[in-house]
Amino acid sequence: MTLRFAMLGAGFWSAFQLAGWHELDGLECVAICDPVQAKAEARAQPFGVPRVYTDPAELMAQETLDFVDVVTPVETHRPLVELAAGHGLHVVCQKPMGVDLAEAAAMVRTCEQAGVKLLINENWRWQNPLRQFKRQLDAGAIGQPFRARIHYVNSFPVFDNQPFLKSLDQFILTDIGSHILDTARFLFGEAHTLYAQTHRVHPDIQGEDVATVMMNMGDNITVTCEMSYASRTEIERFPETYVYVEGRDGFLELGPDFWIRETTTQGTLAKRYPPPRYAWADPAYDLIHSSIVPCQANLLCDLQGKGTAETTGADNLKTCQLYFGAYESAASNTVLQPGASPSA
Ligand code: 89V
Repeated sequence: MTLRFAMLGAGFWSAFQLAGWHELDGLECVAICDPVQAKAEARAQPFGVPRVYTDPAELMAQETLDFVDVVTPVETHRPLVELAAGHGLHVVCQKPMGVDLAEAAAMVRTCEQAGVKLLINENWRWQNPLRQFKRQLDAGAIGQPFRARIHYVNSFPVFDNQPFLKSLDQFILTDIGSHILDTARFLFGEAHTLYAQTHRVHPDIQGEDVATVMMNMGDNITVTCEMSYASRTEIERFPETYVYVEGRDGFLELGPDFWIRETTTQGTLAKRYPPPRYAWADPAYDLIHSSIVPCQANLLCDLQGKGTAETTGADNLKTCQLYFGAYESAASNTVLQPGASPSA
């Protein structure tokens, strides 16, 4: 059975997500919606999408759909999810899920009550080198991990392609922190405690562009996540994430240029795990754009009833607790217990 879907939003990411869906069998995009008709038409035309709309309510009233893919600014997520759930449609939604934790929790509840799936298009953990890193970590050659560092620190001019990021009151923790803290959960398990600090270094932006989050996670692992768009370093290679893990029996590292190095008493094993290349991917974003394909394949399996996606709305709520918790921790200079939050 072919699933019919509509894409809501025709901005920067929609082109790559649409191309990602086109890599998969068993689904068809039948309409695109954007408040700017010309943008919707420009997105639909190269993909042969037959109809465009400027009003999502009209689209949902007119079209026969199985799900919608919400690729719009964060403040529109909740109303669009409620609209789709009201039409009995499953929803794939962009990160960050909502503008705050209460809103994200409400979106999960709305979909549960309507009996529709809410899945989050959280692609970072699907990057090829990170999947391999997780396999090696779980294989256990370095023994039980006790400390880890996730490093996403660069001076990439991220505002050039996504100018709206400049005006966000909450910037790096919602934009990249949502990915990095989700990756921390993927690698090390749930957070028991969290402490964060933030800085705004770029003078012409609204929110923070530097954040450090320290957590106790999983089986007593100290995890520090360093994020910055304001740091020029020798090893920076946007959009790579570096991960360093100390275990009782060795050290596992995901370093620059997709190299994984595993050091034990036997010595160091090094192998490179580059991402696959897709002709439609922007070369500067190749690593992330290629991760869209396995991420959306995982979401599609769930939509087809073949299993539960890794990043359901309910699962992603735990990631939301971390980045919204990080703002709270930084503002109050206190250590939080993320799972204990009453609003989720
Ligand atoms: O993946 C993202 O959320 C993007 C970028 C990597 C540029 O931050 O906004």
